[in-house]
Amino acid sequence: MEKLRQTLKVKKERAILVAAVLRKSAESDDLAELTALATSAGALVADRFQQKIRRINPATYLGRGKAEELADRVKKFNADVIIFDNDLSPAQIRELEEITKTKVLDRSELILDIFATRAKTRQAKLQVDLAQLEYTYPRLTRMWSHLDSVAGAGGATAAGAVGGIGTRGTGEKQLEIDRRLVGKRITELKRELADIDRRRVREIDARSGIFKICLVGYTNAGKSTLLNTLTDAGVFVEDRLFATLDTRTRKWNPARGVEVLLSDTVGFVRNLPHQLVASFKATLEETVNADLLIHVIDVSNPEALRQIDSVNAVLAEIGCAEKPVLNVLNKVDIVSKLGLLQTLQTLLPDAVSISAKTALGLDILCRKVAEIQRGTQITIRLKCPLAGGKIQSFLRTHARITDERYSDSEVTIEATIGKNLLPALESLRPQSLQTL
Ligand SMILES: Nc1nc2c(ncn2[C@@H]2O[C@H](COP(=O)(O)OP(=O)(O)OP(=O)(O)O)[C@@H](O)[C@H]2O)c(=O)[nH]1
Ligand SMILES: [Mg+2]
Repeated sequence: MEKLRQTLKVKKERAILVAAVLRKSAESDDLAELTALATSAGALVADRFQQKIRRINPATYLGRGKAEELADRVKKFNADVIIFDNDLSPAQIRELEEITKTKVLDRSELILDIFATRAKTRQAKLQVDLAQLEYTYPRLTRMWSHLDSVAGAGGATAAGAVGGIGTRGTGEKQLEIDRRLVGKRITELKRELADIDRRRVREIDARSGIFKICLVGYTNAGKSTLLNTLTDAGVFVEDRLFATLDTRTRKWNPARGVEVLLSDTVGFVRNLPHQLVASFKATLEETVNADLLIHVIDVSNPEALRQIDSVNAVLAEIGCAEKPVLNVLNKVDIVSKLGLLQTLQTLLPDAVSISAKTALGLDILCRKVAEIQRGTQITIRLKCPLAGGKIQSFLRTHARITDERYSDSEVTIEATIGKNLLPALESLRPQSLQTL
């Protein structure tokens, strides 16, 4: 039986999608999103199986009768894999595989599979490795033999090799699990990620003066496209889920004299696996540190309303529920249901309607962002000694100087500056500092 789960890749595999929803729950049981996820991972959807259930069967999630019905469908559709929209316990997976004689994946494993394929930078790869180890580990047996050689090599090439856990190249040997080895690898990964984290914190500190904006939104909403259109950043754009797995940050001038940093993020998704949220903390750090979030909403997607809720749920989870948000209704060029666009415009009256692709509405977006950024600006007057080079260079970098007067011993400067920069300015100890 263990052989079934030698690889959790679903690329080119024929999949049966299953959604089991409690009869009482408000959650919809439609399989649109799971279909998108499965297709994104490269699976071919052979059949869909939706079930309202009265209660979760602890052994098989679905009732046993339904599980047996699934076994029949596997034969009928010649399926290689069954993918559940639900998260299953290791025991449920084992039991379902026993009944259906087919590999069973749950929703989190599917998402992890997509993330593993998409991760580009070392940080993203390490994050996915860690999430996979932590999530998949209890769900797998006898798949860890190849970690031997990785650990033996000091873990130097681990990112690539361990990216294969549950995904690639595991068929060759079947040795007993070495729990200590996996535990050790998890510790190594965490240490390495912590190092990267520390470096990033330094980078972020260095940019503390500048107004920071983070693009957030459901996967495929058009965040990377918007970043590209606004800044010519050349960020990877693809009509797939989770195209972006690394944060990208670019300078952007939404208006003359206004400079901000604009960051792209990984797409959000309903019920993002908990392990992924935890290990992607560093990537989402950009979001946590932002002064403003731009929430990109795909209005051409009939699921837009639900996607907004999902994004808000993730934002709350990472502690960003209170951040200022500018909502952006994207893809207005291909809206199929005008009703949905109108509903969203009514629900979010401050939202800007745009097309990141055709640049429609971007001028209004620029103006709004500049207004918001200026709104957090204050005007100050300060005095410093003529030799106060540090203060002056700080102001030249981070403020807009509107007046500068020199006397024999000191200089008086008036400038507009971000409110959040005042403490940094004060720490440079000007002779006097007042807000106007
Ligand atoms: N028609 C149209 N298509 C758009 C628009 N904006 C983005 N797209 C398309 O939508 C798809 C997804 O765009 P991305 O920019 O990769 O989306 P994303 O939000 O960065 O996605 P993830 O990185 O997966 O989270 C691409 O095929 C884009 O070309 C738009 O305004 N109009
Ligand atoms: Mg993207």
